[in-house]
Amino acid sequence: MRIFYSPASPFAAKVRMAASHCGLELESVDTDTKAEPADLLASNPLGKIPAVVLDDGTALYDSRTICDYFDKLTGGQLVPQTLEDWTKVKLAEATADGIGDALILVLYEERYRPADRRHQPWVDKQMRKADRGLEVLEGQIEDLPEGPTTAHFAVAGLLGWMSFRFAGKLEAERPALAAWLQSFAETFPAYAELGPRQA
Ligand SMILES: N[C@@H](CCC(=O)N[C@@H](CS)C(=O)NCC(=O)O)C(=O)O
Repeated sequence: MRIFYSPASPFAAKVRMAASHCGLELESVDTDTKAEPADLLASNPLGKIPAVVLDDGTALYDSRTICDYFDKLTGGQLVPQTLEDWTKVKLAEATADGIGDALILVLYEERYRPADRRHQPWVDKQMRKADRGLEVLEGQIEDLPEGPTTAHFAVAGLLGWMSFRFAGKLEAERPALAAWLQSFAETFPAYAELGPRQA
């Protein structure tokens, strides 16, 4: 299997960590989404990473789809089956992914829009989404079933990425999440290699 990824991406880190946990080998292709490379677009019409191409050529995209595929492929190694635990995991995963979506939009506003066309109220709205999400996530991670699950990988991807894109925010505002990431990295040593990294 091949994955289009970039070292910084929280969603790609989530998928690469999940694959490693499942014992799946991925050939990682460092991909610049800005350049809209043809092989990425052929695998994901949305032009986003992560996208995974299976050995038979089938392309999968969106980290949730890919992780759920890995879970099914490996007999349920990522998502618990009881309704109660499934709900906790899927909700925490959705919170983490949603915070990532909001914060990425904040960054893209700076990265892609000329300064005189930026709309601060819209940026503030995305930050409020992220801040509400982080508050809820703090409670959700305390109640996660034993992992690692897709939620653990989504949260670790998000927090690892925030630690350099929004440096100091977690420590100042959400120390419990900063501490969670530290203990995740200790219990999942592959985080050192597969967690998000500033390119
Ligand atoms: N919902 C998607 C989000 C993926 C995403 O936003 N990826 C970013 C990089 S972290 C991307 O590819 N951005 C380029 C773009 O939006 O064109 C997932 O979970 O995989």
